[in-house]
Amino acid sequence: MKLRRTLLGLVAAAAALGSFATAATAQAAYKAEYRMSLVLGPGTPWGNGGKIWADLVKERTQGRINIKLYPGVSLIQGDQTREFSALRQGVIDMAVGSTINWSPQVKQLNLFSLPFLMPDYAAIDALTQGDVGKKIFQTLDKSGVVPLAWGENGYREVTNSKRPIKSPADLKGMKIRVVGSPIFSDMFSALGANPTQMSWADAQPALSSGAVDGQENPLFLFTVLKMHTVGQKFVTTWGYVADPLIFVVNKDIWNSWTPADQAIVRQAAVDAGQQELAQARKGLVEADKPVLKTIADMGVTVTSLSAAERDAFVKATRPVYDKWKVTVGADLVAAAERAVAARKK
Ligand code: X2X
Repeated sequence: MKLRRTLLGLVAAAAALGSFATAATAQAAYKAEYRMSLVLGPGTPWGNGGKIWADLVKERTQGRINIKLYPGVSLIQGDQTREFSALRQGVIDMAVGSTINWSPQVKQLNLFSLPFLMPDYAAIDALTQGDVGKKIFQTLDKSGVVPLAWGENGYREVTNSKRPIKSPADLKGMKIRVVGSPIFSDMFSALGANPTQMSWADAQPALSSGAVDGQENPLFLFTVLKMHTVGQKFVTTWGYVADPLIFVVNKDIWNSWTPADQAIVRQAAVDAGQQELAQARKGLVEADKPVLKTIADMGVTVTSLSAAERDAFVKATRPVYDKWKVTVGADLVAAAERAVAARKK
């Protein structure tokens, strides 16, 4: 009898513990703070976009969802090509990330890095806002994150400390910092340069010390960081690649939110993405491209290519395009080429 009573007591205690645990989980379902990863922080369109997203979510959820920004991919010690894995594993709760940094894990994202696929902003929009964008979102969803909205880092223009770049021959032997995504090494090798893969965290001291001659990034970064002060005296606007940004949330975090809060976070991402994109294009979409004048006023030689000059770069990188088309998926690339050809200019 005594044993039976003890057993019953244990069962009751376990049941009580169980319901306590359930209540605790329900309460703990929302974290006090969510961690948003970014490479570039506020002060750049990318970082501002993350802040706008976080602020809108806080306001619209009356503080139920609080987001802290971690620029410089600091949750993963600056190692930006590990960001996607960290998101999937829950080391990062949410992110505004570049397609380039996630492409080592999601090979379809290399689409946007195919050289000269997107000749203008209308071409980028035709991809991100059309069926190709939907397919990419489906792929991301299957890869374990919830994609919500598009933004933009921007057209990546090449800068250096040596000479104006007008033809692939001008790049010969030049030491260029490239992101840690292999297609970039392939492109710069095809152009005769000497590419060195490094994270953005390592790129800045490498530029300052002259360990590398040049780099490629959107032009707002040139002005924000005053790259002319670290010897970057030559800029060529070749528009070879542009990297979109994608606003995403880790799946478990997403599933822990009520449908109403999910809708708020999604809409806030769309709104923030639109504002971010406008910031990223500001000064570059106007006919006189004021950003170029700002950079020239810094004492920098800005080289714009004629159609024929640009074509030499297209030709030199074509084997890389063809090689990577297979990795991205021939069907996806064909769909993208059709969307670009059919775009409204
Ligand atoms: O590392 C870069 O060049 C940057 C900041 O543009 C990206 O994160 C892709």
